[in-house]
Amino acid sequence: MPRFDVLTLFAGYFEPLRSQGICRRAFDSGALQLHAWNPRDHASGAHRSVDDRPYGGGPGMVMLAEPLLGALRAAQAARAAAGLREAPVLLFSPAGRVLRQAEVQRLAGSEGAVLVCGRYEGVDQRFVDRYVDQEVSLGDFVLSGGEIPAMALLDAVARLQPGVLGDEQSALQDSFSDGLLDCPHYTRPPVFEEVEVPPVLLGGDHARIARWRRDRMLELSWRRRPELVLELERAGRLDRHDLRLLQLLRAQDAQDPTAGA
Ligand code: 9WO
Repeated sequence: MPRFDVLTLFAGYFEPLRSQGICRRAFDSGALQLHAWNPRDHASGAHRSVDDRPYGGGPGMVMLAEPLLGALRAAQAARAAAGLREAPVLLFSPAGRVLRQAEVQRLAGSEGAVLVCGRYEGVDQRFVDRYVDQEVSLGDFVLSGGEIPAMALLDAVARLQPGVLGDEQSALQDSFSDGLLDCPHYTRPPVFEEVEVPPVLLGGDHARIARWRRDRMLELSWRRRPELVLELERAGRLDRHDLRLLQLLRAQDAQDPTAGA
């Protein structure tokens, strides 16, 4: 259902997404649509420039607002012609809010978005101020362009489309679908370099296995990303059993603050 329109100087980046793996399945089935728009096709002048030197001086080049706006208008017009409402415009930048699974889930169930992929030193701020609804970051690092973050977002949305993962449960069971880090996974052999698989997983008691997995998710999240656990606790999304384990983990921390971390 979602349709994404990508504004990019490098549409070729997105071809592997169409031709391989889970994303390919989403595109082939029509669960996801992707259209690329090149600002160069909306550039004026003999040279069809899409960038220019920064006012005030300094290194590198800045993406021109006008070709981006041309591409954006073309994308929104094509979406309107397809019967879609005006889409939110996202720009990938380390200055944005870090993308979270809840936002991915929202996008997966939406009509999609326009994804702006910046290049060079950045995008003319007037385009950002006027036309970008949300800046999205994948973390505190710098890339050469927004294409790879856009691909990451598309992958995250693709795997949530119904029928795409094959096993409908996987998307529901994975890390973050319930706001926690994932539990550890094991497969054959039962002993690897003298290390055994946790016996509970070989016992066949599915209720006990589910509880063990939930406990490990909570424990790992508490050690590595306590803010995730606190968020669930505040939202009242921890059950009685969760809260009892959390109490235990806090008591452990009080005894030995370095334990487990
Ligand atoms: C780069 C940047 C650095 C610090 C503060 C704000 C910033 N904005 C941008 C920006 O818009 N950069 C454009 C996209 C042009 C240069 C390459 N771009 C980019 C995006 N580099 N790194 C990202 C990115 C996006 C999402 N998550 C991590 C990095």
